[in-house]
Amino acid sequence: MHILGTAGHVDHGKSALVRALTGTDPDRWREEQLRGMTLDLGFAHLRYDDGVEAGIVDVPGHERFLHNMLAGAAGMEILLLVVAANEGPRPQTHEHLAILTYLNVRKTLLVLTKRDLVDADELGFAEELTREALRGTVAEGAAAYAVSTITGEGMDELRSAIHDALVALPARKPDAPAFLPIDRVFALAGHGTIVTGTLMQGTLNVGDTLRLQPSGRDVRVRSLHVFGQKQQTVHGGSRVAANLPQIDVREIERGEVLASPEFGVLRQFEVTFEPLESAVPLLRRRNYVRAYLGSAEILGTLSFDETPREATPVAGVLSLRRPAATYPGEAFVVRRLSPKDLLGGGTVGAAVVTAQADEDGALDSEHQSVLAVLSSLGVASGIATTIAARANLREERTVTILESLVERGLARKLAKPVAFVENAAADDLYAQALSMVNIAHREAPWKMGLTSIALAKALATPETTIVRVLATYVDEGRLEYRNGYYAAPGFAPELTSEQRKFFDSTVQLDPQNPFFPVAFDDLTAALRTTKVRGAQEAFETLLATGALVKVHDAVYRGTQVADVRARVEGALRKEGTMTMGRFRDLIGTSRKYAVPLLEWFDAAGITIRNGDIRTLRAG
Ligand SMILES: Nc1nc2c(ncn2[C@@H]2O[C@H](COP(=O)(O)OP(=O)(O)OP(=O)(O)O)[C@@H](O)[C@H]2O)c(=O)[nH]1
Ligand SMILES: [Mg+2]
Repeated sequence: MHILGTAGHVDHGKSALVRALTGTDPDRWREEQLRGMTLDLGFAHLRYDDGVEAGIVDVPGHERFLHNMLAGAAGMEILLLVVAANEGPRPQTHEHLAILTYLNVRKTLLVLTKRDLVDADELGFAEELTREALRGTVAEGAAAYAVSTITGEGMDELRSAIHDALVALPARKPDAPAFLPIDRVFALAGHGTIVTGTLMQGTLNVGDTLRLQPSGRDVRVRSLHVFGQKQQTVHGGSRVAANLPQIDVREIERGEVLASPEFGVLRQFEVTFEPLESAVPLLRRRNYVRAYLGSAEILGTLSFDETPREATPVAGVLSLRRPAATYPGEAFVVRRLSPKDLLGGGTVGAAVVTAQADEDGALDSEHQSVLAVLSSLGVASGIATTIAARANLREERTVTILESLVERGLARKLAKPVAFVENAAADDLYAQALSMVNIAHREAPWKMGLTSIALAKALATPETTIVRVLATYVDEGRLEYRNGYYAAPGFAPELTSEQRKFFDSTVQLDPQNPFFPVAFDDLTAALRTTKVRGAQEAFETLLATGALVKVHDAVYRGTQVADVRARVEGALRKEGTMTMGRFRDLIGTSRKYAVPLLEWFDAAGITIRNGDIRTLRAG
């Protein structure tokens, strides 16, 4: 049997097409039916009168559910690339195509849906645009079928083209060891746990003993079903439901693999990686990534000897946070941690065997129990004493283990007071924080970023947790923290031209009195009445960056304050001391402004006050 998969932008008619082909609605969740949108993978069985059959995997088009699309993408051999004729290719058309180019698609049929909504010219135009999008992808030169699931137009031609494509595909390696990435787990009353997935290769028999990976547990297959039909034996390319009664449904999840015992698990392996053209500028020597292998999403790092500069295959090393069942030749895809841009994909090579990898692979039971305690704490860190008590270990030993977990990248050490947090949980928090920060940068580029209070609220996490955990990422240069705002590395706020005009005119310099400020109250009154978008936030940015300086109830430009400071320092160096009277003469300002200004210099650690006399602070 073979697997057909859909791909394409949200709402382009993928699920409607699957329903029209098979009679099965792949949107199996009530929420999906109510929203008219696919959220997770859907499955259907395609049958022809002559016995030819296929499994169909229907994916969600919405970018928010791309991780679900990825969980189903590896199994696809024939791709139905769905493009709505009334819209043409859209962002996820391109993204899905890019992903599938790295995986196992052998043949693509281009399906232009919603034929009933366009005339011949519009159809021709949509096809032309789509052909353009297919260039350089796995789908280049694919035959196109214009269909309507409403009128049925074009469906017979498509159905017969799929038939021919299925017949032409060679069987999947039946003699290879069985490998089934699990994409669904559920309990069936009276039977226990059922796992489903696409059998990527090999053969499964009732009664076989297989291994669940990465957990390493051996399980016996009690029964096998393919689309509701009981089977004794199933071959590669089938959608399989396997009954594993010995395992509790809570012990397995999507991403695990049911495989022959030949397959080991790896945490670090060589890869051949091909960057996506648009991702080349995003790549560094060491990249934090989400790796997609089979139906699993695993965080890790992808490293190269040198930063890749072009979109050609390059050797690299993929190191995963947790072990994965994989084998040389398996295709994978990686996305950036945050934002989750697709970076590229490739194939798995040999395991990297280093002392470190060996150690990582074999955490002893003490390490495992300490890690389990950390993991149970989530993003709330724990101090060594508490962790020791929970892990039932001596504190001294616990500290040693915690330090070694930190060294292996499995835990993070927080400062003041020293505490530990599971790295995976911390990374999740960081990824979420960074993506919120990036959204803020995009939506309001004049803002410095987000405060810890804003992040705490948005992520429903205590502010102290946010501050302590994110501090470690700030130390690593993966996040910036300035004046109370978190920002993406390298981000610099930029005012809109309207905002700049507003501040240029409200904080005006008086050529007669170059050191006079504007009144804070006047400025806030102007801010309250202005229609300039984001003016208040831009004001906060100007204060935070020092472009404007608030001194008591006055506001100066940063350049004014710098000039005053230069004069004060110059005079003090020459004269040694300074009175208030001398200061006023020096900068030609009134007493009203002079007193707070000098006090501000005292507070800023530039001058020292002794009675009515100022001197320069040493150093
Ligand atoms: N007129 C017309 N409407 C169609 C056709 N095919 C699908 N639609 C409509 O387009 C909308 C989206 O269809 P779906 O099949 O849910 O789209 P999808 O690609 O599965 O969407 P996601 O799974 O959320 O990405 C629905 O309202 C369908 O009724 C068609 O051939 N003609
Ligand atoms: Mg759908």
